[in-house]
Amino acid sequence: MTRIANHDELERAVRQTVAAQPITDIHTHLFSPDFGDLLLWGVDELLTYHYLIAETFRASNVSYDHYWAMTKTEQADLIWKTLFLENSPISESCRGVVTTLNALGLNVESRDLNDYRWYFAETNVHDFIDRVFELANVESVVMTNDPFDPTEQPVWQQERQGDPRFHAALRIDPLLNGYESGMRKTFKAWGYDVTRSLGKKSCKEIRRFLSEWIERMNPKYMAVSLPPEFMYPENSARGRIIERCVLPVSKEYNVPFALMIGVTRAVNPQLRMAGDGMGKADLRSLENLCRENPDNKFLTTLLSRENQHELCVLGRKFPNLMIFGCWWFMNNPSVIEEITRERIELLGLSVIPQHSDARILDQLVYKWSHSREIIADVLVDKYADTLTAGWQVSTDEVKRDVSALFGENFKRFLEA
Ligand code: RAT
Ligand code: ZN
Repeated sequence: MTRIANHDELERAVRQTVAAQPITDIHTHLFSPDFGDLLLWGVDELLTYHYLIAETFRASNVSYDHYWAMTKTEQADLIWKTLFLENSPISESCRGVVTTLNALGLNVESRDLNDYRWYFAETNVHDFIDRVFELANVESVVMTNDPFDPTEQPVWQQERQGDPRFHAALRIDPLLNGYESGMRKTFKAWGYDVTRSLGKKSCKEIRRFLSEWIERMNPKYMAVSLPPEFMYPENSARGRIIERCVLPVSKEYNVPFALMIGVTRAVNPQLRMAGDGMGKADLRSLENLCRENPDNKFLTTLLSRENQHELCVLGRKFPNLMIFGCWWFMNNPSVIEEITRERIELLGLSVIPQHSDARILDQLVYKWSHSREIIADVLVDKYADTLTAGWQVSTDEVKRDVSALFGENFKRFLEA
Protein backbone atom coordinates (compact mmCIF):
# COMPACT_ATOMS: atom_id res chain seq x y z
CA MET A 1 0.00 0.00 0.00
CA THR A 2 1.76 3.17 -1.20
CA ARG A 3 1.09 6.15 0.97
CA ILE A 4 1.04 9.61 -0.57
CA ALA A 5 3.56 11.80 1.17
CA ASN A 6 3.60 15.03 -0.79
CA HIS A 7 1.13 17.54 -2.04
CA ASP A 8 1.76 17.26 -5.79
CA GLU A 9 1.39 13.53 -5.73
CA LEU A 10 -1.76 13.87 -3.70
CA GLU A 11 -3.28 16.32 -6.10
CA ARG A 12 -2.48 14.09 -9.08
CA ALA A 13 -3.91 10.99 -7.39
CA VAL A 14 -7.13 12.70 -6.32
CA ARG A 15 -7.79 14.30 -9.69
CA GLN A 16 -7.09 11.08 -11.56
CA THR A 17 -9.26 9.05 -9.23
CA VAL A 18 -12.19 11.44 -9.42
CA ALA A 19 -11.97 11.55 -13.22
CA ALA A 20 -11.80 7.75 -13.49
CA GLN A 21 -14.65 7.05 -11.08
CA PRO A 22 -17.85 5.80 -12.77
CA ILE A 23 -20.87 7.62 -11.39
CA THR A 24 -24.29 6.61 -10.14
CA ASP A 25 -26.41 9.67 -10.85
CA ILE A 26 -29.17 9.49 -8.26
CA HIS A 27 -31.57 12.12 -9.62
CA THR A 28 -32.20 12.94 -13.27
CA HIS A 29 -35.17 13.54 -15.52
CA LEU A 30 -33.82 11.24 -18.21
CA PHE A 31 -35.68 8.25 -19.60
CA SER A 32 -34.57 4.95 -21.05
CA PRO A 33 -35.20 4.65 -24.80
CA ASP A 34 -38.35 2.55 -24.40
CA PHE A 35 -40.08 5.72 -23.20
CA GLY A 36 -39.75 7.06 -26.75
CA ASP A 37 -40.01 10.83 -27.07
CA LEU A 38 -39.75 11.31 -23.32
CA LEU A 39 -36.02 10.80 -23.70
CA LEU A 40 -34.74 14.23 -24.73
CA TRP A 41 -31.44 14.69 -26.52
CA GLY A 42 -29.79 16.84 -29.19
CA VAL A 43 -28.83 20.45 -29.60
CA ASP A 44 -32.33 21.94 -29.88
CA GLU A 45 -33.29 20.28 -26.60
CA LEU A 46 -30.04 21.42 -25.01
CA LEU A 47 -30.74 25.01 -26.02
CA THR A 48 -34.37 25.02 -24.96
CA TYR A 49 -33.54 23.74 -21.45
CA HIS A 50 -35.71 25.68 -19.04
CA TYR A 51 -32.67 27.12 -17.25
CA LEU A 52 -31.75 28.82 -20.56
CA ILE A 53 -35.29 29.91 -21.32
CA ALA A 54 -35.32 32.01 -18.15
CA GLU A 55 -32.02 33.63 -19.15
CA THR A 56 -33.28 34.35 -22.66
CA PHE A 57 -36.29 36.32 -21.45
CA ARG A 58 -33.91 38.55 -19.51
CA ALA A 59 -31.65 39.18 -22.47
CA SER A 60 -34.13 39.53 -25.32
CA ASN A 61 -37.31 41.52 -25.88
CA VAL A 62 -39.31 38.52 -27.05
CA SER A 63 -42.79 38.41 -25.56
CA TYR A 64 -44.01 35.33 -23.70
CA ASP A 65 -46.77 34.73 -26.24
CA HIS A 66 -44.43 35.07 -29.16
CA TYR A 67 -41.86 32.73 -27.66
CA TRP A 68 -44.34 29.99 -26.78
CA ALA A 69 -45.92 30.19 -30.24
CA MET A 70 -42.58 29.37 -31.89
CA THR A 71 -41.52 25.90 -32.97
CA LYS A 72 -38.76 24.27 -30.97
CA THR A 73 -36.26 24.98 -33.76
CA GLU A 74 -37.22 28.67 -33.76
CA GLN A 75 -36.92 28.82 -29.99
CA ALA A 76 -33.48 27.22 -30.14
CA ASP A 77 -32.46 29.70 -32.86
CA LEU A 78 -33.53 32.61 -30.68
CA ILE A 79 -31.74 31.26 -27.60
CA TRP A 80 -28.56 30.64 -29.59
CA LYS A 81 -28.65 34.12 -31.08
CA THR A 82 -29.50 35.82 -27.78
CA LEU A 83 -27.30 34.02 -25.28
CA PHE A 84 -24.43 32.78 -27.42
CA LEU A 85 -24.01 35.28 -30.24
CA GLU A 86 -25.27 38.61 -28.90
CA ASN A 87 -23.86 37.85 -25.44
CA SER A 88 -21.05 35.62 -24.29
CA PRO A 89 -22.18 32.29 -22.85
CA ILE A 90 -20.66 32.59 -19.40
CA SER A 91 -23.59 31.62 -17.19
CA GLU A 92 -23.34 28.07 -15.86
CA SER A 93 -26.16 26.78 -18.09
CA CYS A 94 -24.67 28.42 -21.18
CA ARG A 95 -21.18 27.20 -20.39
CA GLY A 96 -22.71 23.74 -20.10
CA VAL A 97 -23.82 23.79 -23.73
CA VAL A 98 -20.33 24.79 -24.82
CA THR A 99 -18.67 22.08 -22.72
CA THR A 100 -21.05 19.49 -24.13
CA LEU A 101 -20.74 20.41 -27.81
CA ASN A 102 -17.00 20.56 -27.44
CA ALA A 103 -16.78 17.18 -25.72
CA LEU A 104 -18.88 15.67 -28.50
CA GLY A 105 -16.22 16.81 -30.94
CA LEU A 106 -18.27 19.55 -32.58
CA ASN A 107 -16.53 22.65 -33.83
CA VAL A 108 -17.54 25.21 -31.25
CA GLU A 109 -15.46 27.85 -32.97
CA SER A 110 -17.71 27.81 -36.03
CA ARG A 111 -20.72 28.88 -33.89
CA ASP A 112 -22.80 27.25 -36.62
CA LEU A 113 -25.93 25.86 -35.01
CA ASN A 114 -27.07 24.14 -38.21
CA ASP A 115 -23.82 22.26 -38.33
CA TYR A 116 -24.53 20.88 -34.84
CA ARG A 117 -28.03 19.98 -35.94
CA TRP A 118 -26.59 17.90 -38.76
CA TYR A 119 -24.49 15.93 -36.34
CA PHE A 120 -27.52 15.01 -34.25
CA ALA A 121 -29.70 14.29 -37.27
CA GLU A 122 -27.17 11.69 -38.36
CA THR A 123 -26.80 10.11 -34.93
CA ASN A 124 -28.71 7.08 -33.70
CA VAL A 125 -30.17 7.43 -30.21
CA HIS A 126 -28.81 4.12 -28.95
CA ASP A 127 -25.29 4.95 -30.08
CA PHE A 128 -25.69 8.38 -28.57
CA ILE A 129 -26.66 6.99 -25.16
CA ASP A 130 -23.52 4.84 -25.16
CA ARG A 131 -21.41 7.80 -26.22
CA VAL A 132 -22.78 10.11 -23.54
CA PHE A 133 -22.48 7.56 -20.76
CA GLU A 134 -18.92 6.95 -21.81
CA LEU A 135 -17.96 10.63 -22.12
CA ALA A 136 -19.58 11.50 -18.80
CA ASN A 137 -18.24 8.29 -17.24
CA VAL A 138 -21.66 7.62 -15.78
CA GLU A 139 -22.54 4.05 -14.92
CA SER A 140 -26.22 4.46 -14.22
CA VAL A 141 -28.86 7.12 -13.73
CA VAL A 142 -32.04 7.29 -11.70
CA MET A 143 -35.01 8.60 -13.68
CA THR A 144 -37.95 10.58 -12.27
CA ASN A 145 -41.03 8.46 -12.89
CA ASP A 146 -44.42 9.99 -12.47
CA PRO A 147 -47.27 7.47 -12.43
CA PHE A 148 -49.69 10.39 -12.85
CA ASP A 149 -48.16 11.48 -16.15
CA PRO A 150 -50.48 10.44 -18.98
CA THR A 151 -47.60 9.87 -21.40
CA GLU A 152 -45.49 7.92 -18.96
CA GLN A 153 -48.12 5.83 -17.25
CA PRO A 154 -48.97 3.62 -20.26
CA VAL A 155 -45.32 2.68 -20.76
CA TRP A 156 -45.25 1.21 -17.27
CA GLN A 157 -48.48 -0.63 -17.84
CA GLN A 158 -47.08 -2.58 -20.80
CA GLU A 159 -44.32 -5.15 -20.86
CA ARG A 160 -41.31 -2.92 -20.99
CA GLN A 161 -37.91 -3.38 -22.50
CA GLY A 162 -35.85 -1.41 -19.99
CA ASP A 163 -32.18 -0.55 -20.07
CA PRO A 164 -30.21 -1.63 -16.98
CA ARG A 165 -28.42 1.73 -16.86
CA PHE A 166 -31.70 3.54 -16.14
CA HIS A 167 -33.28 2.98 -12.72
CA ALA A 168 -36.69 4.15 -11.60
CA ALA A 169 -37.74 6.57 -8.87
CA LEU A 170 -41.40 6.83 -7.93
CA ARG A 171 -42.28 10.53 -7.93
CA ILE A 172 -45.40 11.36 -5.96
CA ASP A 173 -45.78 15.16 -6.11
CA PRO A 174 -49.37 15.08 -7.37
CA LEU A 175 -50.42 12.73 -4.57
CA LEU A 176 -48.86 14.82 -1.80
CA ASN A 177 -49.28 18.33 -3.14
CA GLY A 178 -52.52 17.94 -5.07
CA TYR A 179 -54.71 15.52 -3.18
CA GLU A 180 -57.38 18.07 -2.33
CA SER A 181 -57.18 19.88 -5.67
CA GLY A 182 -58.20 17.10 -8.01
CA MET A 183 -56.04 14.07 -7.27
CA ARG A 184 -58.68 12.56 -5.05
CA LYS A 185 -61.03 12.47 -8.03
CA THR A 186 -58.34 10.91 -10.21
CA PHE A 187 -57.81 8.21 -7.62
CA LYS A 188 -61.49 7.46 -7.53
CA ALA A 189 -61.58 7.26 -11.32
CA TRP A 190 -58.67 4.79 -11.22
CA GLY A 191 -60.60 2.52 -8.86
CA TYR A 192 -59.17 3.50 -5.47
CA ASP A 193 -61.89 4.05 -2.93
CA VAL A 194 -60.77 7.31 -1.30
CA THR A 195 -62.59 10.14 0.42
CA ARG A 196 -61.78 13.70 1.38
CA SER A 197 -61.49 12.87 5.07
CA LEU A 198 -58.69 10.37 4.44
CA GLY A 199 -59.93 7.86 6.99
CA LYS A 200 -58.62 4.34 7.51
CA LYS A 201 -60.07 2.98 4.30
CA SER A 202 -58.74 5.80 2.09
CA CYS A 203 -55.27 5.43 3.58
CA LYS A 204 -55.36 1.71 2.92
CA GLU A 205 -56.27 2.46 -0.69
CA ILE A 206 -53.42 4.94 -1.08
CA ARG A 207 -51.03 2.41 0.41
CA ARG A 208 -52.36 -0.08 -2.14
CA PHE A 209 -51.64 2.44 -4.92
CA LEU A 210 -48.08 3.02 -3.69
CA SER A 211 -47.41 -0.69 -3.25
CA GLU A 212 -48.67 -1.49 -6.73
CA TRP A 213 -46.41 1.15 -8.25
CA ILE A 214 -43.43 0.06 -6.22
CA GLU A 215 -43.93 -3.47 -7.45
CA ARG A 216 -44.34 -2.27 -11.02
CA MET A 217 -41.40 0.16 -11.10
CA ASN A 218 -38.98 -1.32 -8.59
CA PRO A 219 -37.89 2.24 -7.73
CA LYS A 220 -34.73 3.15 -5.87
CA TYR A 221 -36.77 5.60 -3.77
CA MET A 222 -40.06 7.50 -3.57
CA ALA A 223 -39.66 11.24 -4.06
CA VAL A 224 -41.48 14.50 -3.67
CA SER A 225 -40.62 18.16 -4.14
CA LEU A 226 -42.05 20.41 -1.46
CA PRO A 227 -42.58 24.12 -0.92
CA PRO A 228 -40.61 26.12 1.67
CA GLU A 229 -43.73 26.18 3.88
CA PHE A 230 -43.69 22.41 4.21
CA MET A 231 -44.24 21.36 7.82
CA TYR A 232 -44.36 18.00 9.47
CA PRO A 233 -46.41 16.95 11.27
CA GLU A 234 -49.03 18.95 9.47
CA ASN A 235 -52.80 19.00 9.77
CA SER A 236 -53.37 18.59 6.05
CA ALA A 237 -53.99 15.91 3.47
CA ARG A 238 -50.26 15.94 2.71
CA GLY A 239 -49.32 15.47 6.35
CA ARG A 240 -51.77 12.61 6.78
CA ILE A 241 -50.72 10.88 3.57
CA ILE A 242 -47.06 11.07 4.53
CA GLU A 243 -47.72 9.72 8.01
CA ARG A 244 -50.25 7.04 7.23
CA CYS A 245 -49.30 5.97 3.73
CA VAL A 246 -45.85 6.99 2.52
CA LEU A 247 -43.87 6.24 5.67
CA PRO A 248 -45.35 2.79 6.32
CA VAL A 249 -44.97 1.74 2.67
CA SER A 250 -41.44 3.16 2.52
CA LYS A 251 -40.51 1.10 5.57
CA GLU A 252 -42.28 -2.05 4.44
CA TYR A 253 -40.56 -2.11 1.04
CA ASN A 254 -37.26 -0.62 2.25
CA VAL A 255 -37.61 2.13 -0.37
CA PRO A 256 -36.35 5.45 1.08
CA PHE A 257 -38.43 8.59 0.97
CA ALA A 258 -36.67 11.49 -0.79
CA LEU A 259 -37.69 15.00 0.18
CA MET A 260 -36.64 17.86 -2.08
CA ILE A 261 -37.65 20.93 -0.15
CA GLY A 262 -37.77 24.61 -1.03
CA VAL A 263 -39.49 25.03 -4.39
CA THR A 264 -42.26 27.55 -4.95
CA ARG A 265 -43.93 26.47 -8.13
CA ALA A 266 -45.02 28.97 -10.79
CA VAL A 267 -43.70 32.20 -9.27
CA ASN A 268 -43.94 33.48 -12.82
CA PRO A 269 -46.40 31.24 -14.67
CA GLN A 270 -45.62 32.98 -17.97
CA LEU A 271 -42.26 31.25 -17.93
CA ARG A 272 -43.95 27.84 -17.66
CA MET A 273 -41.40 25.25 -16.49
CA ALA A 274 -38.80 27.99 -16.08
CA GLY A 275 -41.09 29.93 -13.75
CA ASP A 276 -40.51 28.14 -10.44
CA GLY A 277 -38.84 29.95 -7.56
CA MET A 278 -37.59 29.02 -4.15
CA GLY A 279 -37.52 29.87 -0.49
CA LYS A 280 -35.88 28.90 2.75
CA ALA A 281 -37.44 25.86 4.40
CA ASP A 282 -38.15 25.23 8.06
CA LEU A 283 -36.06 22.17 8.78
CA ARG A 284 -37.90 21.31 11.95
CA SER A 285 -40.09 19.31 9.57
CA LEU A 286 -37.20 17.08 8.56
CA GLU A 287 -35.94 16.89 12.12
CA ASN A 288 -39.34 15.63 13.26
CA LEU A 289 -39.55 13.12 10.43
CA CYS A 290 -36.10 11.69 11.14
CA ARG A 291 -36.58 11.55 14.91
CA GLU A 292 -40.08 10.12 14.93
CA ASN A 293 -39.29 7.52 12.28
CA PRO A 294 -35.88 6.04 13.10
CA ASP A 295 -36.64 2.93 11.05
CA ASN A 296 -37.40 4.98 7.95
CA LYS A 297 -34.74 6.21 5.56
CA PHE A 298 -34.77 9.74 4.15
CA LEU A 299 -32.87 11.24 1.25
CA THR A 300 -32.82 15.03 1.18
CA THR A 301 -31.71 17.90 -0.99
CA LEU A 302 -32.65 21.55 -0.46
CA LEU A 303 -33.02 24.50 -2.76
CA SER A 304 -32.00 27.33 -0.48
CA ARG A 305 -28.35 28.10 0.16
CA GLU A 306 -29.35 29.42 3.58
CA ASN A 307 -30.58 25.95 4.60
CA GLN A 308 -27.44 24.02 3.75
CA HIS A 309 -25.56 24.39 7.01
CA GLU A 310 -28.48 23.35 9.20
CA LEU A 311 -29.05 20.39 6.90
CA CYS A 312 -25.49 19.23 7.60
CA VAL A 313 -26.11 19.55 11.32
CA LEU A 314 -29.27 17.45 10.95
CA GLY A 315 -27.20 14.89 9.09
CA ARG A 316 -24.93 14.62 12.14
CA LYS A 317 -27.94 13.88 14.33
CA PHE A 318 -29.69 11.33 12.17
CA PRO A 319 -27.96 8.42 10.43
CA ASN A 320 -31.28 7.66 8.71
CA LEU A 321 -30.85 10.89 6.71
CA MET A 322 -28.74 10.88 3.55
CA ILE A 323 -27.98 14.31 2.13
CA PHE A 324 -27.58 14.46 -1.62
CA GLY A 325 -26.78 16.78 -4.49
CA CYS A 326 -26.68 20.49 -5.20
CA TRP A 327 -30.18 20.95 -6.42
CA TRP A 328 -31.17 23.22 -9.33
CA PHE A 329 -30.32 26.80 -8.25
CA MET A 330 -27.58 25.27 -6.05
CA ASN A 331 -25.97 23.60 -9.04
CA ASN A 332 -23.52 26.43 -9.76
CA PRO A 333 -19.77 26.24 -9.22
CA SER A 334 -19.58 28.75 -6.36
CA VAL A 335 -22.36 27.10 -4.40
CA ILE A 336 -21.27 23.54 -5.18
CA GLU A 337 -17.85 24.36 -3.86
CA GLU A 338 -19.15 26.01 -0.72
CA ILE A 339 -21.63 23.34 0.25
CA THR A 340 -19.37 20.44 -0.67
CA ARG A 341 -16.75 21.84 1.72
CA GLU A 342 -19.34 22.38 4.41
CA ARG A 343 -20.69 18.86 4.02
CA ILE A 344 -17.33 17.16 4.09
CA GLU A 345 -16.19 19.22 7.07
CA LEU A 346 -19.32 18.30 9.03
CA LEU A 347 -20.10 14.83 7.71
CA GLY A 348 -16.86 13.47 6.32
CA LEU A 349 -17.47 11.06 3.48
CA SER A 350 -21.04 10.13 4.44
CA VAL A 351 -22.82 12.23 1.80
CA ILE A 352 -23.79 11.99 -1.86
CA PRO A 353 -22.21 15.23 -3.04
CA GLN A 354 -23.96 15.59 -6.36
CA HIS A 355 -26.67 14.50 -8.77
CA SER A 356 -27.08 15.96 -12.24
CA ASP A 357 -30.80 16.71 -12.55
CA ALA A 358 -30.15 16.29 -16.29
CA ARG A 359 -33.27 16.63 -18.38
CA ILE A 360 -31.47 16.22 -21.67
CA LEU A 361 -29.21 13.23 -22.09
CA ASP A 362 -26.31 15.30 -23.45
CA GLN A 363 -26.25 17.32 -20.22
CA LEU A 364 -24.70 14.41 -18.35
CA VAL A 365 -21.48 15.39 -20.08
CA TYR A 366 -21.22 18.91 -18.71
CA LYS A 367 -23.03 18.54 -15.43
CA TRP A 368 -20.63 15.81 -14.39
CA SER A 369 -17.43 17.26 -15.82
CA HIS A 370 -18.12 20.60 -14.11
CA SER A 371 -19.02 18.98 -10.78
CA ARG A 372 -16.18 16.47 -10.81
CA GLU A 373 -13.70 19.29 -11.11
CA ILE A 374 -15.06 21.18 -8.11
CA ILE A 375 -15.46 18.11 -5.93
CA ALA A 376 -11.88 17.14 -6.78
CA ASP A 377 -10.70 20.66 -5.78
CA VAL A 378 -12.38 20.30 -2.42
CA LEU A 379 -11.03 16.80 -1.86
CA VAL A 380 -7.49 17.87 -2.71
CA ASP A 381 -7.71 20.58 -0.06
CA LYS A 382 -9.20 18.29 2.56
CA TYR A 383 -6.62 15.54 2.05
CA ALA A 384 -3.87 18.17 2.03
CA ASP A 385 -5.04 19.54 5.38
CA THR A 386 -5.07 16.02 6.75
CA LEU A 387 -1.58 15.45 5.36
CA THR A 388 -0.40 18.59 7.12
CA ALA A 389 -1.93 17.25 10.29
CA GLY A 390 0.26 14.17 9.87
CA TRP A 391 -1.92 11.56 8.12
CA GLN A 392 -0.87 10.01 4.83
CA VAL A 393 -3.54 8.34 2.73
CA SER A 394 -2.81 5.64 0.19
CA THR A 395 -4.00 5.66 -3.40
CA ASP A 396 -6.32 2.76 -2.56
CA GLU A 397 -7.84 4.74 0.27
CA VAL A 398 -8.47 7.68 -2.05
CA LYS A 399 -10.16 5.28 -4.48
CA ARG A 400 -12.31 3.85 -1.70
CA ASP A 401 -13.39 7.32 -0.57
CA VAL A 402 -14.16 8.60 -4.06
CA SER A 403 -16.13 5.51 -4.91
CA ALA A 404 -18.17 6.01 -1.72
CA LEU A 405 -19.03 9.57 -2.70
CA PHE A 406 -19.99 8.77 -6.29
CA GLY A 407 -21.92 5.54 -5.86
CA GLU A 408 -21.22 3.27 -2.89
CA ASN A 409 -22.86 5.53 -0.30
CA PHE A 410 -26.08 5.43 -2.28
CA LYS A 411 -25.91 1.65 -2.73
CA ARG A 412 -25.19 1.05 0.94
CA PHE A 413 -27.92 3.42 2.06
CA LEU A 414 -30.45 1.57 -0.10
CA GLU A 415 -29.31 -1.81 1.15
CA ALA A 416 -29.21 -0.90 4.85
O1 RAT B 1 -33.87 21.13 -11.95
C1 RAT B 1 -34.90 21.08 -12.62
O2 RAT B 1 -34.90 20.78 -13.80
C2 RAT B 1 -36.21 21.41 -11.97
O3 RAT B 1 -37.09 21.77 -12.95
C3 RAT B 1 -36.93 20.33 -11.26
O4 RAT B 1 -37.10 19.25 -12.11
C4 RAT B 1 -36.46 19.75 -10.03
O5 RAT B 1 -35.18 19.23 -10.15
C5 RAT B 1 -37.42 18.67 -9.59
O6 RAT B 1 -37.06 17.49 -9.65
O7 RAT B 1 -38.53 19.04 -9.21
ZN1 ZN C 1 -35.19 17.31 -10.59
